[in-house]
Amino acid sequence: MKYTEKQKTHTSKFISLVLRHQPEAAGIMLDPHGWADVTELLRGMTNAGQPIDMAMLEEIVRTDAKQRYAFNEGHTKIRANQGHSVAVDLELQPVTPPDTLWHGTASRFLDSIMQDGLKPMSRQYVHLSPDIETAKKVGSRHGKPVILQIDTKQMHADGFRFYRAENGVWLTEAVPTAYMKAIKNEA
Ligand code: HQG
Repeated sequence: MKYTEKQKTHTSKFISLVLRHQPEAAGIMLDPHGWADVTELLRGMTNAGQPIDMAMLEEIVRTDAKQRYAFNEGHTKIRANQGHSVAVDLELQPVTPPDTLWHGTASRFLDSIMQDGLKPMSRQYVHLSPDIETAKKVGSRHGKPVILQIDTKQMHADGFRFYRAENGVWLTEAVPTAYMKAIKNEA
């Protein structure tokens, strides 16, 4: 099966939709840990008008810039590394975060965030980035980017839990306003 880059991106977005938000879009179910059966996924996507074979799935997983997906050892199962809105238990262990992490958002959300803190919104966790560059990219997806600097050292000292997804994205349940400050966007 030969894909153009555009078709690959389109297919990858559908895989994200299925593995993070709507497994029913491919007529499949995820297990409690977020795993989908690979054979079912390939068949389900093809039936849903998104034809894909194993070689293409392997290629998409291998070349994904954000390493969004992971296979189990035998490549019989696949799941998204993070970003879920459906309730799944990724069995992540709490770990000590770096002293500072970053969150990229859009300027129009800032008032609300400064009032309520960062909330997971439609996802399971608030996503934090290890560096400003990455945070800026994440924020740009929503509009004019604003970067928040998060005092994760203090949060951790105060008992907040942090998890590191397989692909390096940091996850936490919420960030109260006391631990964040907006930094000047020099871009
Ligand atoms: C904002 C991408 C108002 C929050 C990226 C964000 C990431 C609030 C938006 C991953 C708020 C949610 C996740 C509050 C938070 N009031 N707005 N109190 N609290 N928000 O897409 O972090 O390409 O669910 O700032 O790389 O942008 O999809 O989260 O702007 O890792 O694989 O609500 O998605 O990866 O937006 O992005 P999202 P996110 P993928």
